[in-house]
Amino acid sequence: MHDHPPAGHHHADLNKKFFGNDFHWGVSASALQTEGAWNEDGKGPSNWDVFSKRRKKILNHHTPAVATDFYHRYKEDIAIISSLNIPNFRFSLAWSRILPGGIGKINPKGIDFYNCLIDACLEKNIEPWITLYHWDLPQALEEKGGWTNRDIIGWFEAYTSVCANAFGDRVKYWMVLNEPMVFTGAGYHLGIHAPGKKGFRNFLPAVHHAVLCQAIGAKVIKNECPYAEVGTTFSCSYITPYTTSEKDQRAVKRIDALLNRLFIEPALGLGYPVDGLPFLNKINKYIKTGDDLLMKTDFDFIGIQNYTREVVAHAFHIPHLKAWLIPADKRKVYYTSMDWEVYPESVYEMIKKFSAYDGVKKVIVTENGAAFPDKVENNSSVHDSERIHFLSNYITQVLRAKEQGYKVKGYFVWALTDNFEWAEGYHPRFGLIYIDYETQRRIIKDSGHWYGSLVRQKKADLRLQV
Ligand code: IFM
Repeated sequence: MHDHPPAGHHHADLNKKFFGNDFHWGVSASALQTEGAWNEDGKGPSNWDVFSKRRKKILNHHTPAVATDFYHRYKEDIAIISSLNIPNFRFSLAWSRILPGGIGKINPKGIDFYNCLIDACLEKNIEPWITLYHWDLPQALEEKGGWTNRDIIGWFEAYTSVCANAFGDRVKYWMVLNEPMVFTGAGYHLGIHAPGKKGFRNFLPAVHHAVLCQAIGAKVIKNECPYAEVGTTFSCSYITPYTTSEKDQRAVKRIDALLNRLFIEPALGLGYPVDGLPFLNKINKYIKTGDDLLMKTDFDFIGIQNYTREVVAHAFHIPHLKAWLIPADKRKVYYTSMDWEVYPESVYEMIKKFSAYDGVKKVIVTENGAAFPDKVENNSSVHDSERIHFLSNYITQVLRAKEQGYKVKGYFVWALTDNFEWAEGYHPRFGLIYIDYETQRRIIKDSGHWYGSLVRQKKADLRLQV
């Protein structure tokens, strides 16, 4: 399935002190991938609860119904984060736990759950970083068209306001959307994620409405929590041409516009990257007068989430894009259980690219990590040296960017625990902590111990971060 690390990839001699005391070290997770308790305590169904029950949508018919049972076991997981001395924890809120129907009536037990979770973090000196939307839309809203319906701007504004009021007194760091390119692209264009819709007539309105929501979400948090730092997160990949031909290089520009530029540029007031991908002009159909101002917002930070690079070739038969992303297994490179090439320089290139925009104040790597086929040994340990290699090589590239003066201010590993990896079910394991799904037992992998020792902070350092 994958090869061994190529020679030349060594454990880097990393030390957190090279990054400075204001650097945010953390771990990431999301609600749908971990919480389970999909219909407990008044929670409404999400689009993923429904989508995962459809035939052949999720590998091995897995569903997120139980996941890592984080809803009941969050205290245990917070205790592990604390034992590893990881100072920041990023997680998302399940919209339909807070507002079961997406709009209207608030579920007090949903608010209670997140209050307890936030308080449990704070009690252990762990800073909570909240993502408002990590792909689980209330099914009631999906039935009204979900992201294709322009009304989502009002729904999202109201939801954000409920969250800001409930949690804004204790939560300083907020991210509005998680990887809008992925939930619009995979969910509303390719149909491989919830809600399983396809085609540009779904994708383009979903993109435009997500752009408007990322801006309005940030404005609501800023208004209601003046001391908050607000960002949003973008998936991104370093994109290189398959050959040096003109055609392949032009294909790179188109894919770059789609995968890397589509959501950040309108937020910065630059509009959609039609120069890179002329086909995007078709989005004009969904744009109303005045939207250019509404698309723009002032983020305190930008979260970038990078795992790999893409190698792109011209492909005349692919409509509009005319480009093909050549899978890693066809290129004879070292890759992970996701079939993603291990290419540490990618994160350096992305920090450089996103820092270069005027208006980006700072960049935080809000996700990075790898899935490998972990094995439990002696019923007690997971010797995941491949993951340690991966993380140390990527973090070394983050340091390289930092030392060159780029504005990178944090790094979060994806993920805290193994979890529900969307259409791939529970097969890819991304965690620093292994989950035995039969018993829900947690085992800290070697990579968890390694990361803990990298980021271990003295109390005095922690205080400087807050
Ligand atoms: O698991 C996902 C996460 O939800 C979003 N970013 C990428 C991760 C790995 O695929």
